[in-house]
Amino acid sequence: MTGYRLHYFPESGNSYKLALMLTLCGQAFEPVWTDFGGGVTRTPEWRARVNPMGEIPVLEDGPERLTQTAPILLRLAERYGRFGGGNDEEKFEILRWLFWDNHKLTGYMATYRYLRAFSASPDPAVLAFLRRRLDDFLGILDGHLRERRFMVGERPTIADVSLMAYLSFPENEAGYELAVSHPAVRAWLSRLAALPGWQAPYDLLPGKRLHCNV
Ligand SMILES: N[C@@H](CCC(=O)N[C@@H](CS)C(=O)NCC(=O)O)C(=O)O
Repeated sequence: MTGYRLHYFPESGNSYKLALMLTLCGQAFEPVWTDFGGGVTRTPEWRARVNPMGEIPVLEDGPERLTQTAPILLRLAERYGRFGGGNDEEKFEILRWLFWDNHKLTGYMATYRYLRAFSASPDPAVLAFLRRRLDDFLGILDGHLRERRFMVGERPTIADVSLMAYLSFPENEAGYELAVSHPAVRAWLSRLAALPGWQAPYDLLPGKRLHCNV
């Protein structure tokens, strides 16, 4: 299968999930830089033409235009026979963590990091609320990884790809020093970064960046 086009912006951890999965599966994609900071994804034109949900990333898969990283990761895992579950129990666990990631870790981390690093004057009370939630979620993740090498089973899966994405950006952006605060998470990130073909977010997602305030 060829013809992937990924609509992204460099700071988007959700975009990184798909860019990394394609890369780990040995698949090329055409990067389509999108002016998220300039508000393009809020325009009726973009929503009509690219994604009615108003979100990045969008993956063009030949003639199809796909959104929502979780089902896209599942499709890619199935297509390439990589990073999927080995049995029904593992498949269930992968889904469980994908839902948790979308709702909790990525949901809160994406908002927190964007406000903290890339917004002009974030409300300190909002930042404090999000940070408290993230402390809890990162603690849950760290506890899970203290006894395991990967999120599900003995091998890396799309659950790892999804959960690691926002934690793989430079640490100053979210302001967590994971080696100190969540050492099992930090060790897991290092194991994943050692996978053949792994690349860091800003290497996989090039182009004009948002101004970073931290
Ligand atoms: N659940 C979606 C989340 C996508 C998402 O929230 N993307 C962010 C950028 S990384 C976005 O476009 N946010 C726009 C908004 O929330 O208005 C996915 O997995 O693709």
